[in-house]
Amino acid sequence: MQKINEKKFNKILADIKSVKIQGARNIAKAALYAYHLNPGKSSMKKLIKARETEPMLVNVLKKAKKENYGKILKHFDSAQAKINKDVLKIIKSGDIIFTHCHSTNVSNALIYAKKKGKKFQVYNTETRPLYQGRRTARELRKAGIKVTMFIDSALSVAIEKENRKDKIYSNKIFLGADPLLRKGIINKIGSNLIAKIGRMEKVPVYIIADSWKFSSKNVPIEERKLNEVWNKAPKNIKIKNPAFEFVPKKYLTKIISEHGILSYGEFVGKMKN
Ligand code: RUB
Repeated sequence: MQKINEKKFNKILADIKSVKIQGARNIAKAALYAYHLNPGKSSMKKLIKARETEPMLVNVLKKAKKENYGKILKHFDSAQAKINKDVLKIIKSGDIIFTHCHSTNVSNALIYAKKKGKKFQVYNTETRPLYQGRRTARELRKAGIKVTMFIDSALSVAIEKENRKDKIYSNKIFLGADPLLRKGIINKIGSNLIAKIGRMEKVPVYIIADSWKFSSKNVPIEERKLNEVWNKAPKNIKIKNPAFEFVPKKYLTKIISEHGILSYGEFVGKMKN
């Protein structure tokens, strides 16, 4: 039995490291399960090290030391259910919602809104180099939501009014989040530019995220393998592959978490209490 659990633990650990399991919520949930299979100090260390820049993973594992597995697990769905209800309130018929990368909190809320009869469509980006946007597109399409995919560098075409001759441009931006920090959030690379354009074009930017992603400490930006960008690149070319970036709160219209629809400042105030 112990051997089977160890094997499962190692598989989850490897899948978190290789980004096969991706997104803050999925990583935290998988790590919680792995820890439940194989609890102890060494497991905790290995799991945290697998994605040190994900506060939800760290927060969940810290809880796992003291609290019951089933109780912690319930939080994921109960928080999502509250988020879904609030996202439903802000989606209007005819909306074109722009999103980036793959966020379970965002996808679930959109799928819920579709099930509740809202008529909207989604614009999304491929999200190079790992193409998590394809996962989003597949999931939403399967739920019957119309999806239009753009290459990453076309994001302003998808958002800016003056770029679209057909007058079809996004009127809301939904982004997920990895760390929720005091002064803003960190999310997939590209999120800062998207939020900046949203602000310039008066397209509201909503962060859709579980509050367990909050961290009162600063979190470094994760840099990923360079061969994701260019495999076997010539030796004298320098490559950068920051996987995430900071988005200051001044670009964020609201954050929708299980604590409701709040301004970012109000949300941080709640987290401090
Ligand atoms: C995923 C990403 C997501 C957040 C939130 O990046 O940036 O927006 O993790 O996701 P990667 P969720 O694919 O590199 O992990 O809502 O699923 O927690």
